[in-house]
Amino acid sequence: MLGRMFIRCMAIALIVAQSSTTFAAGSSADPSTVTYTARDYTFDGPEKIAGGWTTVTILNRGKDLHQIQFIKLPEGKTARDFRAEMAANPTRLPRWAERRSGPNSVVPGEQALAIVYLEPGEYVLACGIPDSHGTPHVVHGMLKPLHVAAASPRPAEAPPADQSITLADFSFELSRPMTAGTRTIHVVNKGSQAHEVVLVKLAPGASVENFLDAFRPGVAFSPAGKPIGGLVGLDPGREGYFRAEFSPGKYGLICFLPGPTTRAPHFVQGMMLDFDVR
Ligand SMILES: [Cu+2]
Repeated sequence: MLGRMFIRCMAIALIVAQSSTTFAAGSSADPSTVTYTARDYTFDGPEKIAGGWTTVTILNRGKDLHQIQFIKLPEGKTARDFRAEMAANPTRLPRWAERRSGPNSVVPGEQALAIVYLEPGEYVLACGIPDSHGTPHVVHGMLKPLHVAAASPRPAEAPPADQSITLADFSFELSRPMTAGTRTIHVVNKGSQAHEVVLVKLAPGASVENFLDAFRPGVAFSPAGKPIGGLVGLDPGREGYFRAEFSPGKYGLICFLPGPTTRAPHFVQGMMLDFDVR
């Protein structure tokens, strides 16, 4: 039962082929911009970057859904410790793991972009999406150690945002109606638990509930919609940004993160939102 809940909480199903998002991934010469390529089951990309506001793109070149969760390791913990704890108990992050967001789930062939604040220190990149057996990709090796150095002398500033989303226990609040176009969205976690934003483009006539009903771990197609990014788990009191392209139609926001004791995904407690883009 707990395993099944966890599967629902980390997984997402997918979708209906559509054109790729077209926002610019940024110049590779800019130290505050970084791209990781996700495959089944690896991340290719830099192992050392500068701290501060960082624009992170995930290119999904695998056959399954993938995401990047930046996890800050506290003093005294290593990527090896993280790997060992995940292997011993794949159904939850180590208690000491600090969620620092990242670009959320995107379907094969597409990309997602987040702007995250990274303090200097040791991190791991991890993918929490489960395979068809419910085992998160991180346990299959989708885990990359990352060293974040001091910020460059001219660090990037937080980007201007078009819109904001406030995360609470257990809700999403949009600051204003969403309009079509490429949008940069500021996300603030005012809850007492970590939360995430899974952004879903819904099929015509479908709702978030339809999407969740149709969703199966490890299956990359759902008739009711597809994940197009958003922001991965963010600890309480923290903020981040993501960028996505919106066209007129129906969209949804979902939080799959589990409650610390119940292990039930937050959407069960109402943390999901249907909205229209005009
Ligand atoms: Cu949540």
